[in-house]
Amino acid sequence: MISSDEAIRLEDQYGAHNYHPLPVVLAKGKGVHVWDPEGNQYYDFLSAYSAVNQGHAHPAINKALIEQAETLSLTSRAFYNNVLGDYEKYITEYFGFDKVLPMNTGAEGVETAIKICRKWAYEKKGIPEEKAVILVAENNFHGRTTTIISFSNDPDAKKNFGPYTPGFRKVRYNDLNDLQKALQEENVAGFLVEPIQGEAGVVVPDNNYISKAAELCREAGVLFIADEIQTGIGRTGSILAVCGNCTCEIKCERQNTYTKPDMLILGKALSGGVYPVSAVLADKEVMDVIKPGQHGSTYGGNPLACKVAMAALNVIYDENLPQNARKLGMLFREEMQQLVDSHELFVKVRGKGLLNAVIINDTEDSDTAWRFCVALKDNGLLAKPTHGNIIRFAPPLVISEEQLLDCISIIRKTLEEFRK
Ligand code: IF1
Repeated sequence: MISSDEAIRLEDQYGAHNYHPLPVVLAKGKGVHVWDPEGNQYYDFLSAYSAVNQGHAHPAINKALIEQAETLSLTSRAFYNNVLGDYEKYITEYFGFDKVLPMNTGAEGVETAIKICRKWAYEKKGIPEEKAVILVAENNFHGRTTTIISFSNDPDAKKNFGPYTPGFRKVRYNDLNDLQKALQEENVAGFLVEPIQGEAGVVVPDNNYISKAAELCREAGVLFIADEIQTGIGRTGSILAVCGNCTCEIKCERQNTYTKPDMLILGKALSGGVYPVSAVLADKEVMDVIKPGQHGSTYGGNPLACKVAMAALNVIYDENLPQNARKLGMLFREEMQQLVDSHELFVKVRGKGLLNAVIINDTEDSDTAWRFCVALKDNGLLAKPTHGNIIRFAPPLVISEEQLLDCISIIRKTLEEFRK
């Protein structure tokens, strides 16, 4: 096995420099732990940006992967296969929609939802062709394709990738008046929004924002599109962040705090970090605008992805992971609040379930959060800043209370040792 130094040298020499990773090399993962080539163990507090909710190397997911890989991995959609229909039934019943369009990456899921929204606008709502407008939130993050970065306001994600795709309009996040005003404009087809803004720094909106936003969209005949690629699959303490504060029974009859989106976009933990799987779910009157030959993907809906996704969703249900995320998320925020109260370096903690962030007492362009994450790494915990002064803490949802308390003591110890 190559050493950490060798791995870093190789990536630096032969790889595009499209990331600036924390100086740690991962060689093995199991549950909430990862190890570097030298055998040092770390707690993973990023979970591959919430793709590994079920923990690294989950036996049930790997079993599904290996068995299907030895049977039939890819057929393309030129032919039927004996797994896709079973998966489509499973996932649509799991989340309560009529239909699913299977894709691979999160960005592909978002692009698919944008295409369906526009087609629905022209063919069902009667908006003049090429005139559809989709509302998006300021400081959104929905992926890295050219259309998606066209409506980003992050200069790093956007600059010098033009010309940009038209047909998008920003509204202030968590501002119902701003949304209401925009909904009165002409040709509005949809509102694409993260129920909690991840990359923006785990920005949790007011309790009623999502439900009221969906209501305003319904009144205006505009599709409400929830991007739950990062917040979904148990991460925020219920199976979906749009479930609000309902006590999660997952395949429930959707209690009164649930806001059903017109389109739900899933990715990341849909496959437990084992294989790229994304999905767009909608009811018939929306999904049926897509006719044969109008959208597709070589790998979308392949048998391997379907088996992995069913196993990954089973684990969320069988191991009560949303409930664990809710319980341990509250414990984490309480403990972090004590550190906020006692150390000037920690300004604020915010989040929901096990999607949390701590605001560091320095400017956005400072390297303090980065240096704190390097110090955490030296103490055995891996986390990474989102924007300059915000550290995201998102362990796998399988973490135990004992492990969480151990991580909290690592954060406390690092804080006590840290010199700004
Ligand atoms: C990176 C973070 C960023 C997402 C939401 C769609 C996608 C993502 C809400 C696209 C992806 C990843 C991408 C990765 C870092 C990470 C991320 F917020 F999760 F931390 F960038 F903002 N919608 N998020 O969060 O899904 O195509 O990546 O499968 O690009 O650096 P994808």
